[in-house]
Amino acid sequence: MFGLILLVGITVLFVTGLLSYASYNPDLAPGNDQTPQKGWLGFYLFSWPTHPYWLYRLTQGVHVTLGVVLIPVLLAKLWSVVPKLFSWPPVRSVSQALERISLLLLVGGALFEFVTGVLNIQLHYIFPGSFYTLHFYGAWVFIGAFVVHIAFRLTTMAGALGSRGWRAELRTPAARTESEPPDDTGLVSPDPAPPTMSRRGALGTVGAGSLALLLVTAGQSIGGPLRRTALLAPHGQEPGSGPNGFQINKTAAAVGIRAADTGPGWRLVVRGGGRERVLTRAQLLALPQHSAALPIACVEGWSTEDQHWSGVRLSELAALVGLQGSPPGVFVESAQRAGSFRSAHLRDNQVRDPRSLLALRVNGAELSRDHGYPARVIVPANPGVHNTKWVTRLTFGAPGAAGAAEAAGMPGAARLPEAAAPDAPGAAS
Ligand code: HEM
Ligand SMILES: Nc1nc2c(c(=O)[nH]1)N[C@H]1C(S)=C(S)[C@@H](COP(=O)(O)O)O[C@H]1N2
Ligand SMILES: [Mo]
Repeated sequence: MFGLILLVGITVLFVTGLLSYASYNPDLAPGNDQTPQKGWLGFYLFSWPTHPYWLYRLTQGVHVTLGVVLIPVLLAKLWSVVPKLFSWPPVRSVSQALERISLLLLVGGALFEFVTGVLNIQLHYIFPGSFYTLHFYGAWVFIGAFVVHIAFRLTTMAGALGSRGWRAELRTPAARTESEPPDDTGLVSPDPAPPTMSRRGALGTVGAGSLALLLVTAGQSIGGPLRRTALLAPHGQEPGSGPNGFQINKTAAAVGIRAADTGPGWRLVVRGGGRERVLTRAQLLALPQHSAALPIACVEGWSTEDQHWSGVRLSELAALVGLQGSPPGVFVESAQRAGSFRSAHLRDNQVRDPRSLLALRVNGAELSRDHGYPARVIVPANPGVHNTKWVTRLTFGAPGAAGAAEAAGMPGAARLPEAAAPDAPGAAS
C-alpha cells in the first residue's frame, strides 16, 4: 500500500519538480540559469506560459504540499523494509551488490530530496552550495534509482495488493492479525513475534500523520481564513490587513533598500533597441494604467490569493523605446545591491501578455515599500522570485545584450548565479 501511494505521489512530485525547474526559464539567459552544467537534463525545457495565470501557484503548491504530506508514508515504507537495509553480510554476490548500490541511491536519494526540500521551505539553508542545484541533480539521481526499483518490484507489489481483500483487512484487529507467509526475498521474519498492531492500524496511523501535516500546511497555498491554519509556514499566518495586507517575502529593510532608493529621486530607466528613456514615478502614472488580478506564488509553496495590481504594461514600456508590435524579452534590475533575486530575465511571451505589468499600485492603494514601491514587476504564472520589487531598470532585447552588459561589469548589473552571493547560500525563495 505504502509503495503504491509513493509510486503515484513521487511521480507527481517529479513532474511538478520538473515544471518548477522549467518555470525559471533556465534556457533563457545565463542569469536565470543556476545549473549551467545541466546538459541534456534540460532537454524538455519550454517557454513557461502565462496561461492559466494560476499555473505556478498550482504546480508549486502541489509540489511542496504533497512532499510534506508524503513524509509519514516514506518513513513507514522505510520502516517496513528495515531488515533489508541492514542485511548481513552486506555483499553476497555481484548481482546482490548491484541491487544494494541501487537501493543506496533509492533510499539515500529519497531522504536527500525530502530533507533538502523541507529545509528549503523552512528557509534553513545549511547546505554547502545551492539548495536548488543539489535538489535538481538529486532528483535525477533519485528518479533513476526509482525507475529501476519499480521495474523490479512492480509485480511483487501488484501481487501483494491482490492477495488480500480490502474489506476483510480493514475489519481485522491486532489480536487476529497474522504475519505474512514466508517469502523468498527475506522481508518476512522466520520467527515473528505476536503482532502489536493491525494492518488497519498501521495504515490509519500513517494516514492520520499525513492528514495532520496536510491540515497545517495547505493553508499557506490556499489562503483566505485557512492561512491561519498553516502552522508550519515560516512566514507567519497573519500578513496584516488593508490593501497591502498580503504575504511579504523579504521586507525592504531585510534586503537593504534605503529610503533614498525609493524616495523622490527614484527614476525608472528603460533601455532597448539602442534607445533609453528615463521616467519619474509621476510620468509612469501619467501613462495608460492597466490592471490585472494576479497572485504572488513563491517557490517555497506559499501563495497569495489574487491581488488587484495596476500600473503600466511591460509591452507598452517596450514601445516607449521603439519596440512596438512583438517586443522581445526584458532584463529587470532593482535598487537592491546585494543578495538574491535583485534581478530577473523575462521571456518575450511574458512581456507580451497584456496582464504583465510594472505595477505601481495594488488593491486600490499605493504599493507599500515592502511590496516593492515605487514599482514592481507582476507577470501571470511567473514564479514569485521573478516578480522583481523596487525596479530601477528595464533592458529590453535579446538576453545576450543584457548578458554582455553584465559581463562588462556595467554598474548595477546583476552578477550571475544566486549561489555566488555570500548572503544567499540557499539561493531559493
Ligand atoms: C521525491 C521527491 C522529490 C523530487 C523528485 C523533487 C524534484 C524537484 C525538482 C526536479 C525541482 C526543480 C529543480 C530545483 O528547483 O531544484 C524541485 C524544486 C523544488 N522542490 Fe522538490 N522534489 C522532491 C521532494 C520535495 C519535497 C519533499 C519538498 C518540500 C517539502 C520539495 C520542495 C521543493 C522546492 C521548494 C522547490 C523549488 C526550489 C527552487 O526553485 O528554488 N521537494 N523539486
Ligand atoms: N528586488 C527583489 N525582488 C523580489 C525579491 C527580493 O528579494 N528582491 N523576492 C522575490 C520573491 S522570492 C517573491 S516570492 C516575491 C514576493 O513578493 P511580495 O513580498 O510582494 O509578496 O518577490 C520577489 N521579488
Ligand atoms: Mo519567493
